[in-house]
This record gives sequence, C-alpha cells and structure tokens, in this order.
Amino acid sequence: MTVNPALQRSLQTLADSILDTLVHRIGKDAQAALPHDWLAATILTVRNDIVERWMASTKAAHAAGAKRVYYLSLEFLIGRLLRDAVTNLQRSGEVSRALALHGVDLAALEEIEPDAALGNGGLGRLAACFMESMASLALPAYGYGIRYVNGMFRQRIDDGWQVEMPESWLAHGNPWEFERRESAYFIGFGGEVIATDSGQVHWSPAEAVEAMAVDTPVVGWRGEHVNTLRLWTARAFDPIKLDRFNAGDFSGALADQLRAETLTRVLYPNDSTAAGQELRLRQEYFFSSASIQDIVRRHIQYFGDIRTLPDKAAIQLNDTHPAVSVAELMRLLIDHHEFAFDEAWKITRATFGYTNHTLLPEALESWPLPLFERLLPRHMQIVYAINARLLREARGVTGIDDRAIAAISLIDEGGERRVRMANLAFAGSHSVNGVAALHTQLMKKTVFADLHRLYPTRINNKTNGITPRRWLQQCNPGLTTLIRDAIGDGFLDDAERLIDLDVFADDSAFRERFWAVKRSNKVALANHIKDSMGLRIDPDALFDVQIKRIHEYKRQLLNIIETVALYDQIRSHPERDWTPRVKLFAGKAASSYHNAKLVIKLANDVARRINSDPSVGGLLKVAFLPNYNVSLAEQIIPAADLSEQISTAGLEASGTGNMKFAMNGALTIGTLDGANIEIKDRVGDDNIFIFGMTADEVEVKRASGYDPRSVIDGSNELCQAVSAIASGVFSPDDRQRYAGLMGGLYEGDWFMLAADFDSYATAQRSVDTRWNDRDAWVASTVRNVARVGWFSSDRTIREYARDIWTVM
Ligand code: HBZ
Repeated sequence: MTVNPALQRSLQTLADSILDTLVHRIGKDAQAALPHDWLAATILTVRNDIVERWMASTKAAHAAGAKRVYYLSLEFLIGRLLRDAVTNLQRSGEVSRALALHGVDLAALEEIEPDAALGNGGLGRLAACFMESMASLALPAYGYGIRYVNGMFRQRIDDGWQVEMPESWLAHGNPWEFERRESAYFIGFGGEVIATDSGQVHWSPAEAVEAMAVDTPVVGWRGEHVNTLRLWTARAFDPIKLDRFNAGDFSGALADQLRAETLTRVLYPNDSTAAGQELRLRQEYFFSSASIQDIVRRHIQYFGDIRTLPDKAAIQLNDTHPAVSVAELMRLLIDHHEFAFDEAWKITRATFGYTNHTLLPEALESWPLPLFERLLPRHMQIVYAINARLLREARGVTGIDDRAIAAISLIDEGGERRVRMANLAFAGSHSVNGVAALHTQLMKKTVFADLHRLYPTRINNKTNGITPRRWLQQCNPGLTTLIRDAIGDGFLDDAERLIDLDVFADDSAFRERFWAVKRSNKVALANHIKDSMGLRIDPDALFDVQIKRIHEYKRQLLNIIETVALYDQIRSHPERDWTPRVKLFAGKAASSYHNAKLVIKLANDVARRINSDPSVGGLLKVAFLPNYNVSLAEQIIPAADLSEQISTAGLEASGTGNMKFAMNGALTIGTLDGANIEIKDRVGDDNIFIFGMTADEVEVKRASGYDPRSVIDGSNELCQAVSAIASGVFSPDDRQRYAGLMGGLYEGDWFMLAADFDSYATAQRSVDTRWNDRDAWVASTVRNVARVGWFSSDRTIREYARDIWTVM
C-alpha cells in the first residue's frame, strides 16, 4: 500500500501528541504504560480537539442570543464515550492508525473504558440519546444531573442468583470531565421560614451543602457542535471542622463532608417503583436547586432581565424526579427577585415542560407531607400556594366535581397526606408529553384524566427515538458499510433516508450480503458467550433475544415458560423439523424486587437443564448473560434475529430497545403496546409478529373478572410447562423454589401472561416458518432496517424543539 506522505506526517504528529500526553499528563513512558494509561492519554488528546469545538459552540450560541434547552434528568445512561466521540469527530481511522504506530489497538482501548451507567434503563438511556441528538442538531443544550460515584450496580450471577456489586466507574479517574469549582451553589435543607416585616419571606435552612459542577462535553455527529452535560457533586462547605479535630473527635471533624458525599454517592437502582427514602428527595432537590440556580444565573448574566426567561430557556423535566424544580424556580422568583406570585407563576409555567414515562401506579412519585415540609419548608408553602390557585381554577370549570378536584390536587388527601410530584410537574408546565402514541392516549384517559379536562391542550405526544450513531453506525459497522455501499451515506445525516434500502429487500445478492453481516455479528457474540460463560451456541440458529430490566410487566416469565413448553415439545416430537434456537436473556432486577430476582434464577435453572440435555442438543440453548449494560447491548443487538417486546398491552410506555433491534435487522415479536404499535405501522404487518390482547382488551378482561386458572387449565402446553416448573423439574435442589411464582399465575396473574400464552406460542411457530424461508426472512429484516429511520432521536428532538421548546 502506498502511503500519502502528508497523511503519514499527520499520523505521526497525532501519535507524538498521544505519547506526549502519556508522558506529561499521565506520567508514564510507553514501556511502563498500562492499557488504562494509553486509554487516558488517547482521551485527553482527542479531548483537545473537542474542547476547541466546545468553546466555539458556546460562543456562537452566546453571540446569537440563542434560546437554550435544559434537560433535567436524575439519570444519564451514557455508556462508553471514546468510540462515540471519535466516530462523531470522524477520526476513528486516524486515531486507530496513530495508536498502531505505538503498537496499541484502539478497539482494545475502547473495550476497557468503563461504562458510565448513571441510569437504570430506558429513561436514562433516552436522556443520553437526546443529548447526542441535540448536539447533532446543533441545538444549544445542557443536560443537568448528578455525578454519582457509584452508578447502576454490577450484576454477578452466583449459582443462578443475581448478586449486586458496587460499580466504580471512576476508579481510574475520568479523563472526560472538567471540574468547575467556580460554578458552585448553596443548597439548603430544613430549618425554618420567617416572614419579615416588609412582607418578604426568609428561609433559613438548618443545614447546607455545596453543589459543584462537573462538565462533560457531548460531541454531535460530524463534530460540528458540542454541548455540555453538567453533573453536580456535593461537598461540605467546611471539609473538616478543625476545632473538633483538635479536640480529638476525628470522625466528628469529617462528619459534614461524609454527609455531603453521601448525597451524590449512589444511583437508586429502581426503575419502576418510586424510592420513598429521604435521601432520594434530598438528591432530587439538590440537583434541581443547583440546576435552576445555574440557569437563572446564566440567564441574568446573558440577558439581564429574568422576565425574559421563557424566551431564552426551555427546561424539560425528565419524569417527575426533578419536579421540585417548579417550586424552586417559584421560590427564587418570589423570594430573591421579588416577583408577585402570579407573575412568577406565568414565567415558571412558560419555562417548564414535563415528560411522563410510566403510568404504573407504584412508579408515580409522592412524598409524605411531613417529610417534604421538614426538608423543604419554604417549598411546602409554595406548593400550597400553587395548589390554592390550581384548585380555584379547577372549580371554575364545568364538569369538574369534588372527586375531580381531589384528583387534581397537588396533595393526596386519601390516607397519609402526600405531595404528588406528577401533579406538580403537570401544573407547573405548559407542555406535558407521553413517549408513544398509545401511552399519550392512556395518559389522557387514566392518570391525568382530570388534569386533562382542566387543561385540554397541554398533553401531547413525542414518540421516543434512539441515536442512529451509537445504535447503528458505531455498534454495527458491518451493516453500516453495507448500507453505505447500497444507498450512499445520506442516511448518516438523515436516518429517514434508510428508506432507500427498501428496494434492496428484493435483491437476492444484497440479501446474501445482509445475511453475511448478520452472521458475522452472531459469530462475534457466540465467541463472547463462549469466552465469558463457557457456553457454545450455534451461530446458524435463530438468536431470540430479550434484554431489558427484569420486571413482571415486561413478562420475561412468559418467554421462559414458552421456552419450557418448546423444550417439552421438542422432546415429545423429536421427529419434527424443529428450528434451532438460542434464547438469550439479560437484564438487572431491582435489589429488593423478589419476583424479578426469582425470574433471573428461573432463567438460569431452565438454561442449565436444557443446555445439558443431549436430547435437544443442537435445537435449543438458553443463556442469561450477566451484567447487562449499554456496552453489552451494543454487542447483542447487532447479532439478534428476533426481538422480544412482549409486555402486557398498556403497560410499556414506549420501549426503545424495540427500535434498536429493528434498526439492526431483527424482526419483532411483540404485543400492541407502546411504540411497538408505531413500529408495526411503519414496517408493515407482514414484517412483524404481533400477538396477544390489545390494551382495550386487557382493560375489559380485568374489569369483567379474569380467571387465569381456567385459562391455564384450558391450554395443554401452558399447563404442562407451569406444572413442571412448579413441581421442581428445573430446581431439583429446591423443589418448592417456584411454587409461589407459579401459584401467583393461578391466583391472580396480574400481567395476564396466561391470557396471551397461546397467541404467543402460535406467533413463535410462525416465526419458525418465516425463518425457514430464508429469502422471506431476510427480505423482512431489510424492510425493517429501511423503514425505521423515523425512530431516530433526531426526529424526536426536532418535534420537542418545534412544539415544546420553540427553538427550531
Ligand atoms: O422509559 C421507561 C419506560 O418503561 C419505557 O417504556 C420508555 O421507553 C422509557 C423511555 O421513555 N421508564 C423508565 O426507564 N423508568 C425508570 O427508569 C425509572 C427510574 C426511576 C424511577 C422510576 C422509573 O423512580
């Protein structure tokens, strides 16, 4: 190969600057450097380029007097950043060759970067996709959150059981971040509120911590724009109390610092039930207050007059976790800027938007009023004042009766009085959105029905999306190259151009190449599974994948029971022409969620039995992959053939994994739930396997008395599988292990697994049939890739920008 001398020189320059960074910033030479040292040196070098673009982006927004978007989220599930940054800068080839001059492999460095797992699941990952899309669309935006020292726990599987281990993503330091010691704010808690003679109100907190900003640059596609992810860390004002120290009270001397550090120590590992602890409310207020103070400070510095805040700032609340921000902005406007209530309220409402991510009642946040009042006495008064105004407005509307008033109120008066965060977020925002069409409809019909009657134009839909950079281009380079060869690279800037691929579904030569890419991704995953778990799987089998948080409504149990039923069938009818399948599961269970943890154990028990049964040998394998995270998803999704999206209809707000799989050429087996409905509308009924009850049918069945026992008894396959599990066939060491879990199906089956079982099993057999018509299968997968460009988070962000933030 001839090498262009100019290129050679620039590679050498880059190689030299990486080495220079290694020596002068890390303090190691090339001989002594460990892989982590090379990783840090590479990041620090690439960062120089990013910082320049970052400053240019900030200056340009300032010069233009641009409106800024503020995305407030207690979670940002960003994963690794190096590959993201270098591909968005379009420098992967260059960086990889420069490192090669030192004998270092870029891909290997990328693999040892820890995952920033500052989130639980879909909600946190959505925030990360949105940050990337906002930068790619050159929207001036800030993400605000908490810099947890320990993110989502690391999951170990011990004898089939989930064991939670602390995740320390900062163990080797974090070369991406910049501490901003000058951007620090006072955050108070507790104390009392004093009304002064002049009519002003003074809150004098009993304790306080300092919030300090730590910034990470977020590089947009093609590197043209860089935004800021600003995460807060807590510090004591007095890191050490010397008087106590000198008196020999060493732990007392450090107590404040320890208390402060506790605040931002750990992410609550729960994705579907509101954590009721005081520490959680403290986290919520801590990051809300710091963010709102920072936003107000920036606005006044740039624009002078706080009255214009809604013209220059749009604040989006990612679920209710930052909802106390509504009261915090009101407090700053009233107590610090001397606004009258009504004017403060007008500014506040015009500034905030609220996104709801779930209708599950146990996930809706509400705080016991005494706790809220003790921790945030001034905010409690403001909540009361907002509530008085809200209820006054409601009483004036015909059709709103006492029951509706009680439902609209910010205070839940049924039993122990509680502050309802969703109602506060709703009341304090000009826009309230759901995350898929069905979910938004259900918001209007159920949880927010009365608030919707009061404010009928406020609720709107913004169907979720995913960034095609991370979830196609970076995780699936083989497919990306293939698509590029077929339709050019316009799809890299506009994912909807993937539609040009549609005609290639009928091109047999293209289908061959498409199939070859999928197969090589499957070989790579099979190797990973062999190396990490010692399990051999056949890359020519159908890879059937369910990866997501473990939750009863997501119905991993439905999948496992169907797996057991299939196992029975294969053993009873070995003569039939079975389709070889590999069932892959991964996901974390909240540490206190008993049934979810039992489902993990069951998946592992079933896997052990099936994988060691020679009578089903090459036909069925089951694996539960430990420690599901963003990086593991990036490996599994490109290798999947079938995507399991099987929640009880009406319960999955949207789903985003469903979009990632379809974009990587897996077919979906799913219910008419969340965004599955919109995926079906786009890929077409022939290119997706839909089964089960609709949300309406679920509602009717619940209302008319669902009797799971008769359903189970009426289905041979289901009954056999449930009895086998219940009687200990898969748990010979503890035959009772699953008696309760299976008993729950007979007794209530809240998630209506039994009701959907036969329909699911039938759909699985039509998957087999399609799989065995290779041409038809591949044509369908090509059509999926071609038709799901709409699910790019660029499209979602454009809709937020146009309809909610009015910035585009
Ligand atoms: O948000 C998920 C929804 O379940 C999913 O359907 C949707 O696609 C996704 C993005 O909109 N919700 C969550 O991930 N929720 C949480 O992670 C969560 C975290 C803390 C909580 C409650 C929920 O206290």
